[in-house]
Amino acid sequence: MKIGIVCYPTYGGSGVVATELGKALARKGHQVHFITYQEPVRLDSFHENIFYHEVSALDYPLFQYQPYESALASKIVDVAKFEKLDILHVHYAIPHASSALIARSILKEKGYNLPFVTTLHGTDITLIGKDPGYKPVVEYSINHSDGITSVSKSLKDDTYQNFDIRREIEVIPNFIDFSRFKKTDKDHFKKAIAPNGEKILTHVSNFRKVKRVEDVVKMFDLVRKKVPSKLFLVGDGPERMGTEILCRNLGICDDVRFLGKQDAVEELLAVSDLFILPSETESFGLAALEAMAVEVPVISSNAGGIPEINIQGKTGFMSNVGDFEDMAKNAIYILQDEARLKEFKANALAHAKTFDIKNILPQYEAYYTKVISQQNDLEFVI
Ligand code: GMT
Repeated sequence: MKIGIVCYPTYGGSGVVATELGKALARKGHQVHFITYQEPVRLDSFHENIFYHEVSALDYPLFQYQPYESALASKIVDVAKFEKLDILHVHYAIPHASSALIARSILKEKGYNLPFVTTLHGTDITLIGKDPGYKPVVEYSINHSDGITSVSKSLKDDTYQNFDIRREIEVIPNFIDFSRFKKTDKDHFKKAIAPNGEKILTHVSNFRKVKRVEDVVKMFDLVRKKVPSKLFLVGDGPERMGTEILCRNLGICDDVRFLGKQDAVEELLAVSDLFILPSETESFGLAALEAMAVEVPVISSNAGGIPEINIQGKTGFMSNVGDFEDMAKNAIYILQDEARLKEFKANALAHAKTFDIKNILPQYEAYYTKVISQQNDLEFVI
């Protein structure tokens, strides 16, 4: 198949999923065309089946905001016609689904059919998408997509709850590439960072408000009083300054490392004992799944789709959003007993294996085939 992929090229989870999916499709022999405003960060090596098309939204003194949605639609039209795409897959509804919709209409007028699949990732539904400033367009463009997928059952339910959706949504979860995310021996690094055998707790995110990074610090402050430990804070974003101030106020800076954005997250996970994800909303929690693949149990909130990956009392524990004291209690319970920690690590890996990309990729391929073959019927409905 010739597949176009539209996504955010930055560090966000939706861009990571889109890029890793594109790379895996290319390895399987499909031709993949990324259409984005910047080379996706995870598109880090050459492959003969991967092509990159840059969207440039022209600036003009009249514009307060560049009309990116129009520039993207125009680029999709151009790439689809020239490269003869069979299908377009857009990740994150805003504004990608509406750009795809305009492009499909333009192409249709020119006698070219381009079905498109919209994958809903999370905040495009639970936060931004349902805001009245975007909702009518998001709802319309989801309803007029040729195929719709969501990354968890919880997100599917949220979509039906928040929008008037008259179409079937297919759940295809996030996945793991085990050739990258696996436990490796980084003992020398662990000894340097935790010379007295301290446990290492890790949080990875974009430090947005929904991630509740301050809860990570508050729970860690309670854990370190019972179990000697260190905290890795990986990533960057708007909440970072406030988090640093909290660490200073608590007097725990010596035990907390702000590591910023890191490409080789798997190496940090390889020395970690627990992964912390106290999010307010989380449609899936790819960062937690990546940790589990590297044998790291998860202490998390029970928001959104997290219960679909973190199994209570097996791969980790979940608490209500904001209950950092319960999260600390659960972390101490796991960390204080070596045999128990080992068991949780094994369980985390075993459950992560069910999300192996080898199991998930065929689901996307089958879905594309179904959408392409149903295209004529759907056009009739629309
Ligand atoms: O919140 C992020 O980390 C970024 C966000 C995105 O859309 O870029 O991630 C969402 O998509 C990921 C991949 O499908 C999911 O694993 C995350 O749970 C989801 N984030 C939220 O729902 C807050």
